[in-house]
Amino acid sequence: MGVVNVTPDSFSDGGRYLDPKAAVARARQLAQDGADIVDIGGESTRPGAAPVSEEEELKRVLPVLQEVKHLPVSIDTRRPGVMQAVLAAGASMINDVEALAAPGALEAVARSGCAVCLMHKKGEPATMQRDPRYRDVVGEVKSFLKERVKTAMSSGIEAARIVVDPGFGFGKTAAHNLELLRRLKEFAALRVPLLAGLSRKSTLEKLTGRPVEERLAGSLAMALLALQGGATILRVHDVRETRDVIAVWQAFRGNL
Ligand code: HH2
Repeated sequence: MGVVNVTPDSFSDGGRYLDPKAAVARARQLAQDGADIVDIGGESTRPGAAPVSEEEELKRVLPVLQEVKHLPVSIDTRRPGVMQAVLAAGASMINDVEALAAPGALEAVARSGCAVCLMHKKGEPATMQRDPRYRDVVGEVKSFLKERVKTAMSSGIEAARIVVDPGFGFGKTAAHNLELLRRLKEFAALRVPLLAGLSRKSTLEKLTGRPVEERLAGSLAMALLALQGGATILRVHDVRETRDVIAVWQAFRGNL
């Protein structure tokens, strides 16, 4: 899954793809580089980000979606109004960092035939990194996702349409993220595909000391660890390079 942020303030590519033409070109490039899904977002959810209005979010994502809807497009949103509009405009997947918690979100997804990513986060983007605490991060994230899968299914969203994501960096310290990564295999118990988003995230700054534009090597190491832990969808900014990691992983596993 390749990332296109149509925002002025995303942590790694903010401002680069705010112009719809640049965002469309980026989406096409990611697909050419080997992305199976292009994830388009109109609101930054990085720690400390300010929320945007529904109108503004739609103004950012719709023109881009119109141009690339022949590709499998996921829209990164937590607003039911945005979900409805983008599904009507041809989006194939909703990627919701709030796991369809907003009133009307479950219904918007259930009514369509789209896929959905249910992600865990603790707290709100504005404050979630202040002092996140867990007694057992893996246990808490897992039982949250288990409950959201159950709720989604009882709202009419079939299991075959659902993927889950532990939400690396969303109300989690570097130690929490590493614990999740070490025990990622335990999420197989949820019996739906696992998505992991570790690309360029600030845990890599903690581990390597590198600024965001120098985190490719760290991101690729994280991608390999996520594959080893059973992730089958990697949400990344550097698709071409991550494809190579996947090729090596698959060969190692004997699929050559
Ligand atoms: N991470 C980000 C945004 N959306 N969605 C899922 N499912 N999983 C993630 O880990 C995830 C996500 C944050 O990264 P990015 O989109 O690059 O930045 P920003 O939120 O600042 O736009």
